[in-house]
Amino acid sequence: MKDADKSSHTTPDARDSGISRRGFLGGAAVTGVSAVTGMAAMTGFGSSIMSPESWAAAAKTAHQKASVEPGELDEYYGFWSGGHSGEVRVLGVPSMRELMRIPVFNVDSATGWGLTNESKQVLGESARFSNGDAHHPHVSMTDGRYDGKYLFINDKANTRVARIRLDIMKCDKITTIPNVQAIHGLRLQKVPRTKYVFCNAEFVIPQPNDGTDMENLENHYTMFNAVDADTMEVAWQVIVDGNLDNTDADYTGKYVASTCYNSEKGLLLTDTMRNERDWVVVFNVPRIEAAIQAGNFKTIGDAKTPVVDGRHGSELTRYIPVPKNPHGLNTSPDGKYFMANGKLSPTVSIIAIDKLDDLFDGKFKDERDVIVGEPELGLGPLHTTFDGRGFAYTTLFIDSQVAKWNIAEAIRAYNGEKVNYIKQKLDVQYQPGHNHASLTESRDADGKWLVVLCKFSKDRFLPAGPLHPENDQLIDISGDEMALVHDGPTYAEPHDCILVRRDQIRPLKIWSRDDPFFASAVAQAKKDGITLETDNKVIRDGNKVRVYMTSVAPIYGLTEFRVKQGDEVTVYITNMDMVEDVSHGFCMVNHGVSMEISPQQTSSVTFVASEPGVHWYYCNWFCHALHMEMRGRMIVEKA
Ligand code: K7E
Ligand code: CUA
Ligand code: CA
Repeated sequence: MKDADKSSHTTPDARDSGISRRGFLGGAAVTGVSAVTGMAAMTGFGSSIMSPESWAAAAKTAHQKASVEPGELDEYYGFWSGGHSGEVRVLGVPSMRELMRIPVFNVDSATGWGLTNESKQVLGESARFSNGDAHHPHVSMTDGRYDGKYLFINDKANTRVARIRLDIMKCDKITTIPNVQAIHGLRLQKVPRTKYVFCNAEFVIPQPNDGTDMENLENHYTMFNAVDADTMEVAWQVIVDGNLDNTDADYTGKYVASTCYNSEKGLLLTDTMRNERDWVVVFNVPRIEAAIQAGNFKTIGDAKTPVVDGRHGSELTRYIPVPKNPHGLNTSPDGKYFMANGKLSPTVSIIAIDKLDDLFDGKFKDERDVIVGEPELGLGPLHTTFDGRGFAYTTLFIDSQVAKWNIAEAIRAYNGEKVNYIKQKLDVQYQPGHNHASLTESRDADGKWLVVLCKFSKDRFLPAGPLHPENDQLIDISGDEMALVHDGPTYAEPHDCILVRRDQIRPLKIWSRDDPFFASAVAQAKKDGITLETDNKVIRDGNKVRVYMTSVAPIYGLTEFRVKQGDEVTVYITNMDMVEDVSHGFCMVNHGVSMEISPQQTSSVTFVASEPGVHWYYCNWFCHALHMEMRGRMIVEKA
């Protein structure tokens, strides 16, 4: 897959120069050489329409705009999915500086995520998993604008959805979606507010999946899911034909659309490419709610979630045929269109949302009558983002480019007018998946910055072994021409990100003592007659020992405590420092125990004191000149 980047330069009219010549990617081309190696043979057009001189000039001014001097603050928060690292990362944009990591579906030694009782409580029964695969981070909305309250993210690996509180930047709820496998696409209801988290289960499985019937494909299906954003309980599930990939919601609160690449319900790769067309399935949220209200649902197995049938013929859904194996689904910020990205077709299908009422009322003969444009953009369109000025930006995976195009002109071209809707193609390095413009998923899309998440970095950075980082590129889209300003290596694997104005996020600087995050510890202390803020005490309860201590830099409230071999020990630490940024840690040597305790926070961790002897514990977050001296001893008496 080398040389994919060496696409030739300037073509004055991208439409004449090759897209139609190459047309659809045949199934054989993709399976035979793989989408990645295939692209090497398929370069030969593209690149920017700009002259090299104007490109260089644009890049220079863009660079100045992107520069954030030491001590200066960024204009945007960016939330990045950490892919199969399972975490979420917080970046400042445009500096692309990493500000924080939020462990979610992984185990994190620095904060103790997956180790502390507080995090295990959030992880629930899925705490037994220490892996995850996060793709789609999305910030909660009120009236189509980011409200900065929560961020939601999927876990494809273990079929979960997580919620992160953006005031403390910690995950506070994780829900496993029942009856399905592999949550992939995830978007939020935008209007009137984020009441639902919509998410797609990608893989088709037998129903019920209990081993009774694993051969009869008739009984295999997957479901579209709505999670209640307030309670994080699954509100309802909709059975669909085919499978489900990506999804997005509209600006009326009524419709949600998802792409399906496997209308064939194929088990093998070649099967999934048999049909010339797959589809976009549109869900009618009020009709689904009404069906459930009327009791027209079933439940599956032990799960109490209401399940409705949205397969062909249902009044709850409509299936709109689009070219084969579509991928990304994006709503334009003016609320007018759903866009389905072609992947194996060089097109993006533009669906008019204001035609969907008529579609559901049976007023069209052909479901494709709601498609008002289908521009040809290049090879491998995966995701589209918007600048709020009428332009769309589509990643072309195989061409290694971003195509900037005019939506209104693409619609006119579909109606037969001769108009060149493609404005620019910019080479990116290399093979982009998602791209995301600032505030693009809200009414406030401001068309300033575009982040392109490239799957391959190849030669862009110092080599660091066979495993390469990805490359997240920052592009200035505020002018007429896109200009690349920054390469950012990232670790596995930010599929997607979201850019939010900094005033839309309001993080706390120190914890509030009544934060629900550690309410269980507070409740346990109360039962034990302990005042967490002042008491340093050991409570024995059979072979369970609860050790309560405070921490104030640079000392723990207890520099020694005594237990018996075999005791189950829970250490509760309350950080009484009031000073911003003075976090303490607690690490019990040789016990696999470590955690963060930030100012005014209480954290707890449970372990078994299995080895008699003296065991040192120490503070592992640098807090004071005498941080090394912040330590103590657990004395374990022989049983
Ligand atoms: Cu295209 Cu999981 Cu959003 Cu990756 S998905 S690219
Ligand atoms: Cu307390 Cu380091
Ligand atoms: Ca297909």
